[in-house]
Amino acid sequence: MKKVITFGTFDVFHVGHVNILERARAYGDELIVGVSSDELNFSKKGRYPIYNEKERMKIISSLKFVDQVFLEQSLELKKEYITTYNADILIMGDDWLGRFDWVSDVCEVIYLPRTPSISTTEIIEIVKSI
Ligand code: C2G
Repeated sequence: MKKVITFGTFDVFHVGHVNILERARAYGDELIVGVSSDELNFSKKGRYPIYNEKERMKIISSLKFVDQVFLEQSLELKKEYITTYNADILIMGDDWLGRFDWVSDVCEVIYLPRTPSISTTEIIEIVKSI
């Protein structure tokens, strides 16, 4: 039984998010998702997500190819999360290429190509301009 883990904010949920979660799940028998906390986003991007962490976790938990969801409080705790959830594979989009290679002693690390031409930032910009 293979367990796959992935992480993300998944703010203003869109098809690029669906694609990576669906593809990640296909690498194993169970998919565990660490949803980045509001505070982690603020510290990384200097702004809070549009949807709060409770809402984002609810959206992700409702997907048929997601088995478990938890709150990711810190990027530095990645190894602890991976071992706590006993994950065999970490999957991230290739915008993170190489950035999580430091956990490869505890699990396999795979970066998948992002879905082109869609991002939360772009959606926010489009909505702002209307
Ligand atoms: N993604 C994708 N295609 C897109 C947009 C996003 O494949 N067009 C993927 C990203 O590569 C990532 C996941 O969807 O693997 C979640 O993306 P974000 O919500 O932007 O996550 P991010 O803020 O990068 O947080 O610990 C990791 C971080 O907290 C990830």
